[in-house]
Amino acid sequence: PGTPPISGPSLAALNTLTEEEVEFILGLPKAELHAHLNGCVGMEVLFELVDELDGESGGGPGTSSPTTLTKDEIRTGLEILESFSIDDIGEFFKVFGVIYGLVSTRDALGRVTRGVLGGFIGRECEYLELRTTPRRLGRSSLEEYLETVLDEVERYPKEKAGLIVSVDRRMGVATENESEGVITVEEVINLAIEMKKQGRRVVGVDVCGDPRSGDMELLKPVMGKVREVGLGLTVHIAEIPGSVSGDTQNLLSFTPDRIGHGTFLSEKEKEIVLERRIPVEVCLSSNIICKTVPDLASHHIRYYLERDHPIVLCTDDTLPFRTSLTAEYALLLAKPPFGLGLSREEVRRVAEWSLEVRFGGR
Ligand code: 6MZ
Repeated sequence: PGTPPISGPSLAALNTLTEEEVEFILGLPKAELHAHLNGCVGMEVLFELVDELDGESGGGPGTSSPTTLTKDEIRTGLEILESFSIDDIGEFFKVFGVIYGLVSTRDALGRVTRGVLGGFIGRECEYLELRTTPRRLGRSSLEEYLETVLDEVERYPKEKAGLIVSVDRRMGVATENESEGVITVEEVINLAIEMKKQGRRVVGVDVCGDPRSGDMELLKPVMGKVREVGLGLTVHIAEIPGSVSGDTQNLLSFTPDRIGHGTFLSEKEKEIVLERRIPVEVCLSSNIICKTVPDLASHHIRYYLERDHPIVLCTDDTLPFRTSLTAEYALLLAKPPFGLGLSREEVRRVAEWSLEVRFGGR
């Protein structure tokens, strides 16, 4: 329960493994460090939430539900999610409209968070560093959003779960924008810092969202604060080719502790990553399904593995990418063309890195 059905490239890899090889993967101590909460929600809980929407018109105008979609529109959206295929990464971000329409109350948020934590911890990994972007649910504040998620995270000991607060590249920055409804990066960063100071289980900050949007130059003044309070910093970087001029350099100038994806880093930028030994969060199925990488054989994971540079294997969004952490590890162990054909020792090393480079949990 709470775990989305697996299909696609990672299932194909998993299906080539013997039972004993799957046991080997399951038995490896490991951490999941790059999983977006609303991208990892189980399908069953989403269907439960559809059924609970007011009346047949779902959350349409005039009902108490905040979504503007009808029940039928939401059901169709969920069916599409189950066999999701896209031609361009830009289309990917639209899938969250349906999920946000359903995860739209504190109660729903608490339930999905519990499901996601329970799906990973103790089943697929020892330790989960879950990330999420705070948003306003009805009249609730951003703080209440994070409190709801943290209440669930903190049911586990710190050795098992921590929270990374995501800022979305599309968020505003300047405080004069702070009119009704606009969420600013500064507001979110300050909140993450404040909650860490209060002793809540915030372990880091992430920069995510549609890579075609936003100006990372604007984030410079606020990023310093994150480091001062000892929060970890991870950034989605070079997810698409030819990103906005200076974007990658700006993100690297924040001296992140880890980077996400890094698919289109230039040779020079890769050298910086190697020199500073910045661990790379790698999401194989995500990259293949979003078509930012044509196939496994040409994935940049090879570049880092050949140089014994730390990488962390992660799922990104188990729901749209129809994967699990075990299935992602199957992509390492399975023989080509289904997987990368790594040795057990190499797979074990990858699992060890995941625990070594976590922000919290020690
Ligand atoms: C960039 C991504 C992402 O935060 O609402 N997100 N950002 N690249 C990706 N990989 C292709 N996958 C997910 O979880 C969903 C949000 O995470 C970000 C998007 O901003 C998405 O709206 P939360 O829990």
